[in-house]
Amino acid sequence: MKLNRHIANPILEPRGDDWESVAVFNPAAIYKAGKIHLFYRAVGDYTLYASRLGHAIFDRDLNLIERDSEPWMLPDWKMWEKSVEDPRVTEIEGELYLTYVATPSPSPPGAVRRRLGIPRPESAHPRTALAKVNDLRAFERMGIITPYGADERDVVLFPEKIDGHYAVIHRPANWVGPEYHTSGPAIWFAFMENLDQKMFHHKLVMEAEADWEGNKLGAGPPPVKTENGWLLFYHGVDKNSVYRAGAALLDLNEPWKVIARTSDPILEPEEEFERFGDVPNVVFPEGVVRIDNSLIIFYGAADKVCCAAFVDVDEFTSDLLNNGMT
Ligand code: BMA
Repeated sequence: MKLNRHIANPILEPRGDDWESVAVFNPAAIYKAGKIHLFYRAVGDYTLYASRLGHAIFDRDLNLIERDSEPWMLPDWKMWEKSVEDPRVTEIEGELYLTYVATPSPSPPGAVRRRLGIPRPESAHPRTALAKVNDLRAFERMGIITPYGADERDVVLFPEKIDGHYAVIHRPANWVGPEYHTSGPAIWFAFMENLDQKMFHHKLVMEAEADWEGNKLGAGPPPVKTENGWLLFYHGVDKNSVYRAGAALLDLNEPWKVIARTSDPILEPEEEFERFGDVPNVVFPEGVVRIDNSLIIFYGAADKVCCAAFVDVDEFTSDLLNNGMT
């Protein structure tokens, strides 16, 4: 049970000498009117290491058709967003919503700091915010949706309401300890009454089990509805900070219940562009589109470039049911 890499990888690389000259990675993806839109994290310098979001359009065979010359989203300093990172896009009732990490204190990743001798900065924890996307060209900010005090990246919305409520998967990295019933950062489920409000009724979904996800794990792209359950691709990090991808099937009506999950990674850093970059040994899935029976999964590699991989959805979910762990 592995993802198949696209032959054109990497499908997007840094360019120019400005806002996207250092790295372009971790893309959200949506398929609309025969075209795939990617919204990706773009970095233009190692001094601030503040990300903007860029926008590129591909055809269904992953040929690049268009790439915006200006950033699609800039951080809003007035709102304590110094960097906007790791977007994920979900369509709910015909509208597009994008979650993104709003980082109050961006800094180059540890690997870059060690390489360039940059000291560790003071840091405030990241939160995750939501924006409504209008006609793929513009967006409206809806505010922070993660609980106050929670260290939150890896937040994805379900494309449908569950039990009459909006629903979300999140990963509060500091909700650890006996009071949270988890000994490490875990994947949680929560409801939302309205999309511009905070989450409620948090339920623990998945803790790390295997060594390859032993340090932490977090959702990848928004869950994909299949006959057999919600298919959730996720990343796992081991004690050496290697990022790999796994997948889980969650119950359709009670998505906090795991039906099956992969025991082994379905994608791991092997190619040169996955092993070497600003952060070595990272594959980080964040986008997925379904075209006919195929799922195309978009991932960032080594915090440097964007890549794609694919699977047949029926084969993959039945393999997961038959060979995965529960
Ligand atoms: C996470 C995020 C991602 C990044 C990953 C690997 O914490 O910062 O954007 O791809 O680490 O460095």
